[in-house]
Amino acid sequence: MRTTILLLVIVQVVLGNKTYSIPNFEANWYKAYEYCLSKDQRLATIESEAESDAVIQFVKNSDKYGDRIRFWIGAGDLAQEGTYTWTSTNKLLKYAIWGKNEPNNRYGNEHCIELYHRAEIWLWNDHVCEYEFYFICESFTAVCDSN
Ligand SMILES: [Ca+2]
Ligand SMILES: [Ca+2]
Repeated sequence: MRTTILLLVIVQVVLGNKTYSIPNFEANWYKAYEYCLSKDQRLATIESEAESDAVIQFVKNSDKYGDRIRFWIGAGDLAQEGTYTWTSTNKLLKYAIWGKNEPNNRYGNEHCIELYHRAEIWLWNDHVCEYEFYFICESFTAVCDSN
């Protein structure tokens, strides 16, 4: 019995048990990044299909949900063109759901990643970091990583 409880706790930590929030204003990627940190959170990291599903479900239940919506998430290739990392953790992207022909670094000026929704399809795109979009913060109290 005690073992079972312990296992349940571990599973919950490994899955992250994240909580998400969408602040009620639009910001460029840098300001979004800073704002999440200022709330002891971070710009959302999505490292698995399960996390992607959780984020999408959260957005669907939020007042920002609709067709043709987009949100900054915490990834980009700001440090080195073409090398995409989760900025908060400096980990390379392993899981990704890029849109068709993305990331394309259009005009050589797209270095920040958005999650966008169009006609029930949710995908990622690299976009211009200075553009102001809504963004998704996540709590990150649990640090448990096998890597
Ligand atoms: Ca780029
Ligand atoms: Ca793009």
